[in-house]
Amino acid sequence: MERTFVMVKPDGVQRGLVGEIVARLERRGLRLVAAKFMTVGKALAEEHYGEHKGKPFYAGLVDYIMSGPVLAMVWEGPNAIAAIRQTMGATRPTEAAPGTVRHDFGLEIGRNLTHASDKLETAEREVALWFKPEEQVTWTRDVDRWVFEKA
Ligand code: IDP
Ligand code: MG
Repeated sequence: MERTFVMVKPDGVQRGLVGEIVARLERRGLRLVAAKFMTVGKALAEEHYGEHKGKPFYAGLVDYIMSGPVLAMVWEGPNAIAAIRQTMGATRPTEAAPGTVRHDFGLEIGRNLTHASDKLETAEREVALWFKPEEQVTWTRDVDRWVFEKA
């Protein structure tokens, strides 16, 4: 079972898409582990996007993520990292597949609604950056054996 960090960015919150995005992950069978609705301070924003430091869009990206409240979450499931990246779609909404969040609700790369960890080491780093261990809920669902081959 993989855990991954997911965020509805400020544009997704402002546009009232929190429920839609959470519903798509729930419907897919993924299991919610942690969630908090919060505004992001500069230190956390810069640390989260540290890998992009020095890129031309970095300052705008940090401002974007601090521009309004976000919903920060941890989700889990088999291959959760790849599954959620697929549900969100390609970074550039005009390259995202139809049926993905970024395709269905977005137009611009700098307003692409969501974040999701891109690989295992990123997921581990981001989950730990955003959530304390005691904020992550380990639980089971009655439906798990119908969604997970090995529950
Ligand atoms: P990802 O969110 O799909 O993992 P990354 O390449 O990690 O994409 O970039 C992080 C975020 O930075 C993107 O989601 C997007 O919001 C923003 N971003 C990436 N490239 C550009 C760009 O060229 N212009 C403006 N924003 C960008
Ligand atoms: Mg990324």
